[in-house]
Amino acid sequence: MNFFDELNWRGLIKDCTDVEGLKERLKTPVTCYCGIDPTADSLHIGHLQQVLLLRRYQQAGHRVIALCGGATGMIGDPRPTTERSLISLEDVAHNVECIKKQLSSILDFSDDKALLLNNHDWLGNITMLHFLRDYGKYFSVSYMIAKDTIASRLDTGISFTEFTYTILQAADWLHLYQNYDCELQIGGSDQWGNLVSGNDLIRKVCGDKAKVYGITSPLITKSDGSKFGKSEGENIWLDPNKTSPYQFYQFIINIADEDIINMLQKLSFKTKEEIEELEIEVKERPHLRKAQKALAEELTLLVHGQEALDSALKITETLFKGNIKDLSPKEIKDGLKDAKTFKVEIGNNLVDEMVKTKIVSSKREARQLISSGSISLNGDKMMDLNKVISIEDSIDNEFIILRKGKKNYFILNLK
Ligand code: 485
Repeated sequence: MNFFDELNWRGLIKDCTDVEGLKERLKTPVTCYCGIDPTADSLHIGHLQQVLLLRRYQQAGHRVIALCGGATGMIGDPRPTTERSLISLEDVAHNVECIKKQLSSILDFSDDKALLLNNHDWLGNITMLHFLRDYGKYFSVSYMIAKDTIASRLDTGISFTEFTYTILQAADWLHLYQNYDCELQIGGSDQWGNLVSGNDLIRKVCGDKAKVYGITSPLITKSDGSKFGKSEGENIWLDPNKTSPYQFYQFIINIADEDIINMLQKLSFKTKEEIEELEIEVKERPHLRKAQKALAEELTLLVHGQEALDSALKITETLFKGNIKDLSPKEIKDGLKDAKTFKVEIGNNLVDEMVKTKIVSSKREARQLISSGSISLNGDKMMDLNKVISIEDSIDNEFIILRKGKKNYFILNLK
């Protein structure tokens, strides 16, 4: 299977400016770029598909450019619905640095196999008059308002600022084409209009002989139609301080059976054969979650490294078995981030506190659970019906982990 066919099999191709031409062009090394705007101080899992796609190009022998939009991030790519708020210049600069760091750990920058560029380095120097003369002149207003992203905003409103965005992205590609021989731009399907703008600008400025290719991939969606990449409304970030490696791992482990093969095709570097084997596993032994585990391990390792993966695996297994004593206080907090947390008083009776916090519905239930050994504190079975909460029960003088049954964890805060 050649590289293009592999991308197709993986479901990574949506639209392309010239399918046959690109298939041919990919037979020899090409320079390919993808841009990301620094709208936050971290990439999220939605960006990962394109960054991994750059990695695929790289592994297939092509040179890749990861572009950080230090300039375009000051303007904002129009969203289909509403105008964006401007980000302060300090935040843009800070976000660029954070994103650059993340990119440099996912792509291989040795021997110039990848370049990391910031479009502020060239767009930042263009004066307004030159912008209007050198770029604006190539874009007719009717051409621009026919673009999906702009058309969808004509009724609700779009500022001149966001209206010009597509010209900036086109100017980027022209710059990269002229200075880095960059013939290919990739992006998610929402980038199609911008890719076409660049393709058209390069043709107009450099003549019909200039040949570049734009290709988009479908945004990942779940089989139930909901957005992929969010957990309870929260983004899944690549920054371990925003989404811990354990949460990242859990997010992938919890992908539904209906979705996991599609995700493996798009996000994993496993071969077609390996993925097909996992597909059989999902069909025949879904309870083992082999496919989910395979993707969770691969991506956690790639994004967070071996140590973080080990810790995520350890937390997962330990919470499953219930030996929370084997975890550090940090790992416990991390693993139980979503557990219900209550404040309890030292000196109070545990049964009373369990009723008050609604961990159980009655004193009778609490006593029954305790007598049958179904309650544990910090991993130790607790069978004292008259247990009084004391500071000695706590971890770090801060909290007690109460487990009810096999899987229900609660955090009892003493402070
Ligand atoms: O020259 C360029 C300058 C900026 C950009 C691209 C080329 C960024 C682009 N306009 C954009 O907004 N990208 C999104 C972002 O930065 O968050 C997302 C896309 C998504 C995928 C991802 O970036 O919405 O489809 O391309 C990498």
